[in-house]
Amino acid sequence: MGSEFNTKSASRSAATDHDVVIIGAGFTGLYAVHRLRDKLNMRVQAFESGSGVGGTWFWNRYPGARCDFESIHYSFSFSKELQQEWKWSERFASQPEILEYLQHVATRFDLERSFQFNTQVTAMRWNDVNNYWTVETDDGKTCTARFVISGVGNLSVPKEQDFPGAEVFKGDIYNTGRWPHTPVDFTGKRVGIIGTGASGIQAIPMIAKRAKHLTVFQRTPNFAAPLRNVPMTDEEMDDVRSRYDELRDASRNNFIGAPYEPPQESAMALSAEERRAVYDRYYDGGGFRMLASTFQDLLIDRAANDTVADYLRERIAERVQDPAVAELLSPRDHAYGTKRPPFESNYYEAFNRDNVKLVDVKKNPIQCITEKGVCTEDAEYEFDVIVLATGFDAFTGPLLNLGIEGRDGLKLSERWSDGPKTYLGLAAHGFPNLFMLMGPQSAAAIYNNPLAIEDHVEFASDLIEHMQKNAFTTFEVSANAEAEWGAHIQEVASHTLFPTTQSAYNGANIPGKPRVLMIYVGGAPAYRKICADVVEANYRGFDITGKRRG
Ligand code: N01
Repeated sequence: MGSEFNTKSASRSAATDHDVVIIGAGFTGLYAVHRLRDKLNMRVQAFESGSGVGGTWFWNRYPGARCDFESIHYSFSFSKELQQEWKWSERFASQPEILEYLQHVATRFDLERSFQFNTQVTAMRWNDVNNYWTVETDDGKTCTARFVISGVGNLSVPKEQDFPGAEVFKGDIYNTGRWPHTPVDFTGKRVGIIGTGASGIQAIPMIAKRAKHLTVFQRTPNFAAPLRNVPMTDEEMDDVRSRYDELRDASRNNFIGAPYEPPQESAMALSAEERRAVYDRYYDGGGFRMLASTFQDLLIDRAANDTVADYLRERIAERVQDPAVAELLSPRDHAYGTKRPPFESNYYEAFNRDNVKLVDVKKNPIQCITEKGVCTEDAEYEFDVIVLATGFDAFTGPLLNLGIEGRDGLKLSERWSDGPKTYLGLAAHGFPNLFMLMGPQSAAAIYNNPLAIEDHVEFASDLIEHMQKNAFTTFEVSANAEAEWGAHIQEVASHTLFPTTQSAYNGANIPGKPRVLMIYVGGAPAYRKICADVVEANYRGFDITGKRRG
């Protein structure tokens, strides 16, 4: 049985192969298939470039990869049965367990049959006459669909290699974002790792344990606080299961989408001792609490931020034996939290090991990769293995990779040549019937992703259902709504310290990328309210047009 968009009449001019094409088999694509196919009864075709489900958790298999929201919160809430039956073995699950969870979700809801795996979408063109998308894939085929839902995520296109010479290197080079499926054995090897973002910070202690020697090339130090991962007991899991509704409600009402204690108003309102007690408590508490439960003004007031930055630098100095190494690991260039904060397990202690060396490549930039290893301005380092933990072409890269052409042949790459333009980070003017879920300018960057994804998938499916019921064919966000949203996200950010930092949030990690803040920093509850108000106001900002013939 098909949906209302299904063409029963041969005379209908806008017949499409599918009602919806969904791109990606991560959290977003999986839930979108379930929602559109099984709840709205639509004809869905999904594509995934990998050979299986998992998205981020399919590709990022590097040692140490694990989530840094507790798994009981970093998981789907849409099915109570799923919540009740799944047991997490650790507080912060590792990549293999999250992948296993997503495979379980796919099997439980019979999602894989809607996916064509090993298939990359290479181009998408909007048909102005008949109001549908033509989608091309790298198997040389094309198909048509009324709607396209992108679930390609923010961090699925690794940053291109900056270093000439990789092809002559005699050893192996691995990128954390495209890790092999067979285990990489570092035992007895000389390893070099480039990058000390969240991925490098997770991988370094794990590689250090195995490698003969590990050289860490650091350009910019990061403020990392402890993750504090521990096993989950059966009693804890039972307790969580009995309170899941309450926990999910609390998550959705929290700034970053997890049920953490709310922060106090100001770091500056307390004495130094009182403040330190708060920092100690949440440093010991683990994960995002260090940012989310301490003080509201950390992301607003530089003086307040300096107090947490000083605290974190002190903790680094306590944990790293060599004061020169500790200083090199201590950030001094940005306010805490204005780059995505990483969380660590024995990261700083790794630098106390005899087999680990830290190299400052801000002072001596990497010049090239050679047959033997890595050349900086003043030395050549010899390796058997090089690990690139150099990050992603974040937010816009995955969407620009799809070769999207909208109304009147408008290329997304041209439209976004000076930065992304969207409405709510969900859709863009000139690109009708295309949902860019978790896209740039949404709250995705600092909102516990599975819940953020549920919000976005439900927004898209509710709008499509509304169109089905009213026999509309086409939605397009208005130019005004898009411009106002762009101005709003910059206005919200202007009251914070985010604009003071160069990072992947504003494209600064990719040479030549436009420097513009690409994230909404107002927090999950504010973002959810804005989206709910848009729906309440009959999808304000969305021009919904066209009556189906049939
Ligand atoms: O990437 P990054 P990532 N020469 O961009 C360095 C998520 N995530 O993969 O800062 C030398 O943060 C670069 O140096 P600099 C999370 O959202 C989540 O680590 O540009 N160095 C930096 O140190 C995160 O934000 C988890 O000076 C070069 C590093 O490479 C996002 O993924 C785990 C260089 C890149 O850091 C990205 O994190 C992992 C060069 N030419 C990731 N180019 C969880 O726990 C780049 N670098 C859920």
